[in-house]
Amino acid sequence: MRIDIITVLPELLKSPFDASILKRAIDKNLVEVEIHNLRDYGIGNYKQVDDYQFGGGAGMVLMIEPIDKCISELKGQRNYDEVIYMTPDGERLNQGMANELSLRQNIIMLCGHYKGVDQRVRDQLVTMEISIGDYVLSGGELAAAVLSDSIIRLLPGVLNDETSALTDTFQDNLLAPPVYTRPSRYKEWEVPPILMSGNTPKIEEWREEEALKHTQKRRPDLLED
Ligand code: 6GU
Repeated sequence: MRIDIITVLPELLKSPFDASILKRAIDKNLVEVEIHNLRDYGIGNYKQVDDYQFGGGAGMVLMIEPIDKCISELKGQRNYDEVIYMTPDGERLNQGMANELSLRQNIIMLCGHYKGVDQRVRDQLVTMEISIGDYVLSGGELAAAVLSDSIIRLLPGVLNDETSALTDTFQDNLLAPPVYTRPSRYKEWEVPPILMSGNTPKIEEWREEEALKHTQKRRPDLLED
């Protein structure tokens, strides 16, 4: 898989891909992530990328031309399955969307900033609009990092048995059961004895029950569909 991220703030997108699981996935060539500075496609001597909005009003709007130039250049190199605009008014990200996107070959993520992008970008160039939740971020960069992480960890070979995505919260519409490690007793706080019984079927049963209880208590909405 290849992910191309277009942004006016490339610095914000360096560290998430430079550590832990995402770094390992890139080092193992399981995914290629390229960050593109929109400024490189800016207009004129000042490499302008944004302008005031027609009709008046506060806030700058990212112009269509630099975005179109960048996307066209990328599309000249390979076919893209999706051009995703990261925006708080997009479709809210969930595990199902991450699962689906992890099956794509090439994805562009466009990060919004300021008042957003010229509407013609959304109408003509973008195929999907995604939000990572009902709150507003200063730009789409952190959201693109979140979306990338949620996708990349699902690619075959990225996780091992220890970190397997199959037992993740949400993967079966259930929250994950509680986990414990040594010591079995800390101060007067004990680990549930069943986990130390060695009885694997009983342990699995207990985990399923706990996952269900936990989900009923915290996220009953997940059990509705
Ligand atoms: Cl994708 N962008 C911004 N700016 N804010 C957000 C978001 C995206 N998702 C949730 N809040």
